[in-house]
Amino acid sequence: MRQVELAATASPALVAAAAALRSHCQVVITSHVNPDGDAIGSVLGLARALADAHYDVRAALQDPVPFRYRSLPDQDILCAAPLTASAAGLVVLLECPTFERAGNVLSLEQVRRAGATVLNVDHHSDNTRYGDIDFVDLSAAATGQLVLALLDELAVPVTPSVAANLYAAVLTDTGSFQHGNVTADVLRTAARLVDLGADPHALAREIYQVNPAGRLKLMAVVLQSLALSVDGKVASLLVTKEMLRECGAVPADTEDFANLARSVDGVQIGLLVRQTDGDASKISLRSYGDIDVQQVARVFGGGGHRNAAGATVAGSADSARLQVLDVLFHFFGFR
Ligand SMILES: [Mn+2]
Repeated sequence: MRQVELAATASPALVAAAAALRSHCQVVITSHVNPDGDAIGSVLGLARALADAHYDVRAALQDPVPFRYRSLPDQDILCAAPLTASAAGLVVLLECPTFERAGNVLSLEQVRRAGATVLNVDHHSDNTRYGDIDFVDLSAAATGQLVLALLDELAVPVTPSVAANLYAAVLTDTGSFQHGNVTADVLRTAARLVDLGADPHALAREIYQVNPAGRLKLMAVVLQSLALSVDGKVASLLVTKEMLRECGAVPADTEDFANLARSVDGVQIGLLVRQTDGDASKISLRSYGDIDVQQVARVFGGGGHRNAAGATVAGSADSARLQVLDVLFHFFGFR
């Protein structure tokens, strides 16, 4: 029987990204504000692997690591923001569609003034290719997959703790291997990370099966706000600052609540609206298949992926819900 050759050839973008890492020894690494599992796993995995390979690594995130990611290894590698770039340095932004998504960790002006090189590693379709080198692969389910490809290309060893962080990135960006981005390739990547030492049961338990009490109390209150719109095709949930305070919960406790809205029978789009500080609300949209909620998020200056997107909308939670429903109604009207 003919053997099928599985080894893929490296893309020019991957080769260029690896070359940038080969020609720099000072590396600064960050990801986006309000970090999710892909952001945290990718940063910790790349930072630890490069530090083990004797790079001078500094990594930071603007916002704290949420409760569910508390047990991911190697968090001691994170230092306090802001980070400063040097002329000889490489600045790696992981999972950031724009430079600004890194928040206050890095100043573009400082990076440009220092003359550092910017490497942009991401899988968001709205990535603006702001890097000196852009390794942007829309076919990847998680940025963590791209970090693994980069380490492979550099022949940097993937230790068990690096594998655990990259597995967490893939696990969470695929919604525990339930989203439309799950392919045989993604499952092979996950299997390989398990071979390299990631413990799938321990990671799933730590990330998904242990909740702070405040999150469950909040869920009970937020579910009371469930409203169906657009002929039952859209389900929305509201989170106010008062709800958070009364339940002793924090904004990160609302992660995945938009999926609860989407899970209603017959619903095609789930919407979570969370009141933030100031007169604004954060919206999270979830859909299935061809329904592109990224387009909806873009109307409000946000972005994301086809089936998972978000934005910040001016106004109270109620007002933001009405504004988004209005856009969704027109969106459906044209379908
Ligand atoms: Mn991601």
